[in-house]
Amino acid sequence: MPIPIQPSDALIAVDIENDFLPGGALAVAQGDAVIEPTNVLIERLPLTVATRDWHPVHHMSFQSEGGIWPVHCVAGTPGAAFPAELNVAGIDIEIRKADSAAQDAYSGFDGTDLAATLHARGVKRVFVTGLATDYCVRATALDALKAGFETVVVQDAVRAVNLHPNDGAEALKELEQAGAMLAVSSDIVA
Ligand code: VGL
Ligand code: ZN
Repeated sequence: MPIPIQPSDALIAVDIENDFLPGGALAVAQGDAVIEPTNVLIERLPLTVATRDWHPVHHMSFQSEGGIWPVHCVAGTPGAAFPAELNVAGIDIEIRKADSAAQDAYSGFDGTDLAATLHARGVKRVFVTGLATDYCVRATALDALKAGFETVVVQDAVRAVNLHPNDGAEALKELEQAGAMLAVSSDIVA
């Protein structure tokens, strides 16, 4: 079913950073597969937000600090950079999150001004792509719904960590139950 793009639409590209791609510190299987459909949507949609995990060196989520993740997306390092293949020139707003040592933030709305920024620009509906389905995509899409945005998760433009094999699929199910719509990028058209 085609989804006609509206002027009040925005794309939220979640955490497409080198450390979440194959070869990165917290590599997501096929994480690089989200780049092409995200680039397509950057071109089609009137506004693009890109979030970045942007951790200090001693972030509490790191195993060295008692957390569950390897060191990843340290602010200012190549691992926290956008991949060269991403259409960075098409990003209108960049949101850096989880940038204080004592707190994690999976959602792009957590501790940022993203909700106010989108409301101020008249955004009504957000399309969510990026990494990872079961963590930051999930949390960002749930918060988008809570902030009052119609929320569409672009299934071919997300990939999961899958610490447990079904985490990605469960997250999509949960998002749908919470009121999000699931779509594929080819359905999102002018
Ligand atoms: C993420 C694990 C740790 C994500 C961020 O972007 O999904 N996952 N930090
Ligand atoms: Zn992180």
